[in-house]
Amino acid sequence: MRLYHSETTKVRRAQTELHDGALVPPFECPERVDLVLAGLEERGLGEVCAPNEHGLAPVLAVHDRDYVAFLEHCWTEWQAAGHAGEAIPNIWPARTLRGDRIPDSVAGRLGYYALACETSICAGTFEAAMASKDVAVSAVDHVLETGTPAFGLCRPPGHHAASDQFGGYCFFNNAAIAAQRALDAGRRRVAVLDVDFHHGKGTQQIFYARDDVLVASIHGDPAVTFPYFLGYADERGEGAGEGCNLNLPLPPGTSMTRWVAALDEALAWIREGDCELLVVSLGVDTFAGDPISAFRLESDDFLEVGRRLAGLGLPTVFLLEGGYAVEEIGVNVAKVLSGFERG
Ligand code: SP5
Ligand code: ZN
Repeated sequence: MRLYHSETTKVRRAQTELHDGALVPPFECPERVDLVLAGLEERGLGEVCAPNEHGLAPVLAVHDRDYVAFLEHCWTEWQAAGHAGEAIPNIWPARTLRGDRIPDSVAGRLGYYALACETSICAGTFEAAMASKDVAVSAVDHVLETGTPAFGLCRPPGHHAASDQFGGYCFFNNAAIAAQRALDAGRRRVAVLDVDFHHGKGTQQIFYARDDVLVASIHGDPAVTFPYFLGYADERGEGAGEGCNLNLPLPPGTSMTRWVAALDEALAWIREGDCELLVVSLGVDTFAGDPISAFRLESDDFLEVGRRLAGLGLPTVFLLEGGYAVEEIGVNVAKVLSGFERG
């Protein structure tokens, strides 16, 4: 399988994440990239290629222009305003406040464009997000050109990023960018299947009113799990997108037997949808040892995940989402990909 990776994805090295009431070193750290590379190498999964540079056009195909400009300049503006630490929002246009005013000061805009506050902005954030997007675009381009599968080692991840919001460790929605890229290359309909532990809220929002991208997500029940405010089973799409969104929330503690039944349901639903490409938002934070998640998949279960995905028979691009702080992240990603290759 063709693999894409860029060293530039590691230039974001945030120091702080608000977690359990304390500022801790972020779970979404650059070391994840090396762990995944090691896992891929160990299994001899294929050639690792550097991505091409694709500029801002694929980002602007799914994200708001002012949001992108905000991300580009936030860190410089934050420092110029005299703030000492990393850029972390502390107020949002929440219910009872106005959502139609974009403040002038960077602290206000930070709140306007944030959906959560665990994700600080620091030096290198924009550059890493750009590199992550280049990895995703190069991977999907490979699949579009050859019909053979590819994996993009995207970091930072993307699936929480909405058209104009960052958070949940995500800035640009790599999966949405890849799906849109396929449509722009002439594909009629594309499926995004999100198997990260967390609901792919940004991907859902971006395509919610459209029927050219089907979005399915299997995730921790938002009633008790981040992101809490989206990802419920009754969200089925709206307008032209009615029926084009599928959420399969599962309780904390879910292990493979129940999880894979949800996977089969999602795959059957995608099969009905007559799609020409599959984008897999590949989070491996469903692993029992993940430090911030609550499902109980074991390492060998990831082989079976790959096999079942292969059963769809679609040209497929895998893009990395979550999976944290444990060495198994590399092994688990590699197992999904080798399970897929063996079919
Ligand atoms: C891409 C991705 O996986 N993003 C995840 C973002 C999660 N952000 C906040 C998680 C809060 C977790 N709190 C769990 C406490 C467990 N002791
Ligand atoms: Zn996740």
